[in-house]
Amino acid sequence: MADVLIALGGNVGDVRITFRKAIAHICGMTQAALLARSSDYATPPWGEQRQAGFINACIEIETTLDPHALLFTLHRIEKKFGRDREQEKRWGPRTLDLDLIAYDDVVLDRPELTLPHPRWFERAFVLVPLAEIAPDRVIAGRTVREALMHLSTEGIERLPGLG
Ligand code: PH2
Ligand code: MG
Ligand code: MG
Repeated sequence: MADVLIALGGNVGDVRITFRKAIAHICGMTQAALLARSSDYATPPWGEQRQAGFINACIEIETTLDPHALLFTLHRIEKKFGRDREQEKRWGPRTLDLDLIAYDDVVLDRPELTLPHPRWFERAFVLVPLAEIAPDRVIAGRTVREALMHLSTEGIERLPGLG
């Protein structure tokens, strides 16, 4: 079994409902157990600022799928929830983005998949939810907590549960 961290993001449609359904799909389609789920966070748009604010969250799952099979499944789930990789702009609006942050301690550098995620420590919208569920996890030699200390969390707001 591999222990995997996945970051969720989106800013089109009812993103929190999308997350809830997408997490159920992830567990169903990847033979995965959900070990932890962060709160949802409202986060200012990064990269392209003239777009709606994002919702971000992170989950930790345990799965038997290998990294490529898992990535393929995550892409299928993104598509199911309206993601269109052909049409979208880099850093632009999207219904659902599922990013593989870490897969056990696997290190992989391929055009289609880099593990750990090459920019995992640069984005507060990933690290704030990640620090809620896995502050002591070591990724590429750093803990999540330590990496977060170097970033501004301005404008990031934890949202109460949907119930
Ligand atoms: N994703 C992007 C671009 N900008 N900003 C925030 N706050 N959160 C995201 O998930 C995000 C973003 C493209 O994937
Ligand atoms: Mg992303
Ligand atoms: Mg992505």
